[in-house]
Amino acid sequence: SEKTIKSALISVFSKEGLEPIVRKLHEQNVVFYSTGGTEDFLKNLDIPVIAVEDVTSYPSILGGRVKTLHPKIFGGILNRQDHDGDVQEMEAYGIPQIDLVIVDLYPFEKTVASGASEQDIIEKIDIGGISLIRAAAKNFKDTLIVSSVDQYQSFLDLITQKNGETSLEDRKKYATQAFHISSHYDSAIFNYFNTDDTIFKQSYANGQVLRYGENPHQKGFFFGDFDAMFTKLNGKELSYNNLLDVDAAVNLIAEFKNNEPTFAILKHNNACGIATRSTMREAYLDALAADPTSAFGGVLIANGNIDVETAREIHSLFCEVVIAPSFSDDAVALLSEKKNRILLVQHEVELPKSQVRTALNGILVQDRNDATDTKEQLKTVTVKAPTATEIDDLLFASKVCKNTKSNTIVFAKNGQLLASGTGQTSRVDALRQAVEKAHSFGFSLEGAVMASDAFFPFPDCVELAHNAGITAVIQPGGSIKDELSIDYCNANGMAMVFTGTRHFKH
Ligand code: 93A
Repeated sequence: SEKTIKSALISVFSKEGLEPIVRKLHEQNVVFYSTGGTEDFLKNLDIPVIAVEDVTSYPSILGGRVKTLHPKIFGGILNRQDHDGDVQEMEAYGIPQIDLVIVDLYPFEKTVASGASEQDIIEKIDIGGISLIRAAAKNFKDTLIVSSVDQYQSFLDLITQKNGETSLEDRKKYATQAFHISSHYDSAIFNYFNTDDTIFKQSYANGQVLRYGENPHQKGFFFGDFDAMFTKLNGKELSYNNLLDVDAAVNLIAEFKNNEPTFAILKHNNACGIATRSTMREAYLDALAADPTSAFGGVLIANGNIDVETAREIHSLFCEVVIAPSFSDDAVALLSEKKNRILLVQHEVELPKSQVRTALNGILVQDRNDATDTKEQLKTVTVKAPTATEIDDLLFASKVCKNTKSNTIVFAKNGQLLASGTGQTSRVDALRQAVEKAHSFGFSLEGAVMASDAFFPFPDCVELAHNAGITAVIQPGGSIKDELSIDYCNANGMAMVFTGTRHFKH
C-alpha cells in the first residue's frame, strides 16, 4: 500500500504557497500536468509541465468552463492499478497515470461575500475542480488528493519525510478531508441559492411541521419520534413550547422514578411545584400549593398512575398537558371533558445520551447531565450534620435544582418544593426571589433546606438563607472562598453538605 508519487495534476485558483511543494516534487522527479494559469506559474519557476490540453488534445473551451473534464484526465485519476481491465484500458486509450492531485477551488464563498453579481457568482461554481477532488478522493487506494491550501504544510512535511512515498492511511486521511471540503463547498452553493423555506422543509422530510415556533411569526419543526415516547389520549396538537415543557417535565420526573407518588407542575421549563406524598392526589395538591398562580396553563407530570381522585383535583385547573405512565379510565374520561387538554401516557423510553442545540453558525453538542446527587456522595463540611429528614429534603431539592434554569436556588421541606429562584443572573437574586416567593404563598422557611446549582463565591447566600430560616444547605462546593460560607454556617448552627457536582442548566 506504500506508493511513490511519480505524477501530479495541479490545478489551483490561488497559487500562493504552492512553490515549495512543486519544487520538492520536482526534486523527486515528479511529472506535472496543469491547467492554464497553474501551467504558467510552473513555467515561471522553470519547472517542466505538460498542459492538460496536450493530454486531452482538446483546448480549454467555453471560457474555461471545460478544462479538465475529459476521460484522459479522469481515467488517469480513477483507474485501479490492481485491476487488469483498468490497466489494459489505460494502455489502449493512452491515458497517463496521475498519482497526485492538488486543487484549490474557485473561491465561491469569497465571491458571494464580496457582494458580486449573480453572474460572477455562478461563474465561480467550480465544476472541474470539485470533480477532480471527488475522483481522486474516491480512488485514495492509488491517488493522493490535496484539496486545500490549509493542507500544504502537512503535505510538504509528508513528502519531505518519506521522499515522496505515501501510505494507504495517509491517502485515506487526505480523502476524508477532501470530502469535507467538497461537501462544505456544495452546501455553500445550496445556501446561496436557497431562499425558499419549502426546500428546508423538504430536506428535513421527516420533521413534523409544528403550527409555529416559539412565537406565531416563527416557523417550527420537531424531529423525533413522539409516538415512541407517548400515546396521546386527548387534546390539541402539541406546540413548540408544549414540546419543550414536556421535555423538561420528563427529565425532572425521571429523577423521581422509583420514589413514592410524586407530582410536578412546570411552567416555561421550570418546576413551579413538586411534591412527594403517600397518594398521588396529595402529591398534586402539595405541588399546586407551592405556586397556584404559575400552575395556570402549566404542564403536569406524575411518576405513577393518575387515578380519578387526583383527576378530580386536576380538572378544576386550567392546564395545557398532563403526563403520566398510566391513567385510570375514569380519570381519562373526566380530564378529556376539556377538549384541548392534552393527555399523554408516557412510555418507558431511554432519552438520547447527547444534547444538541444551535450556537452561532454551528451546533453545540454535549452529554446529557445524567449525574443525580446521592446520599453516598454527600460530604458534610460543617460541625453540624444534617438530620435524616434534612438529608432526604436536600436530595429532593438538589434534583429539582438540577432541572431548573441557572442560576437557581431551591427551597424544600418534607418532600415539597416551597419556592425557587429561576434563571437569574446572580445567585443572590435567585435566593431573594425564592424567599419572597415562599413568603407570598404563605410558607415559613423555618427548618427548610436550600439547594444551589453551583458554589457560593461569597457567604452572602448562606447568610440570607439563615435569616429566612433555612437550616441545611446542599451545594457543589469548590469556591476558593468556601471557607467563608462554612464559617458562617458553623457560627449560626447550620448544616452544609458538598456534592462535588455542579448542575448548571442554561
Ligand atoms: O470551470 S471549471 O469548473 N472547469 C474545469 O474543467 C476545471 N478544471 C479545473 N474549473 C476548473 N478547474 C479549476 O480551475 C480548478 O479548481 C482551479 O480553481 C482553477 C485553476 O485554473 P488555472 O490553473 O487556469 O488557474
